[in-house]
Amino acid sequence: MHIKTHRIASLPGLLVLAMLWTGSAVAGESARLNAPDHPPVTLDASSLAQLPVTETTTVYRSSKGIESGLYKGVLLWDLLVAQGVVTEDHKAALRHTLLVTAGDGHQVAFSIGEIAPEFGNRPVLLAYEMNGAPIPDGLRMVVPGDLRGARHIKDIVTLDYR
Ligand SMILES: Nc1nc2c(c(=O)[nH]1)N[C@H]1C(S)=C(S)[C@@H](COP(=O)(O)O)O[C@H]1N2
Ligand SMILES: [Mo]
Repeated sequence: MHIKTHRIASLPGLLVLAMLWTGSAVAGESARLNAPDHPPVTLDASSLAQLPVTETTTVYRSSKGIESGLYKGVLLWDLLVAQGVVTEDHKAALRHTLLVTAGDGHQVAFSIGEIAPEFGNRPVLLAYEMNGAPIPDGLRMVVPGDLRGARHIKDIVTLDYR
């Protein structure tokens, strides 16, 4: 009898723990887009899924060997256009960069000219899925064509347009 009562009482407790766990996991997968004269935007798998989905494969060399993957996400260019951060004024856009920062302090700067379709046209992807599953350590940049992995920055925390 005592054991039964204990088990019934602990069930809601377990549910609360499960919800807290899920909540913290989702929070860890979000990043912040900051741009001058724009309110900060929270990016995560569900908000990015509102934008056109792009899939790409990438192969690069790392210290562990050759890495490859199939990624799903949003083109950096599409995101910046959707947020109104880049506009039709090409010459104004070309003076800007996007500094991407990860949770461990790794940072990568991309230039807007590099990703603009009518200039460098590099299909840099902000990815939320890898090989058909959510990326466990958060959003990741995918840079098809890069020979090495360093710009495939993982666990993205902020993207600063400046
Ligand atoms: N946040 C973060 N992302 C990172 C790095 C890092 O140190 N921190 N290293 C980069 C480098 S140098 C490489 S080669 C790849 C390695 O990716 P892998 O662990 O999938 O092989 O991650 C890249 N992304
Ligand atoms: Mo690397």
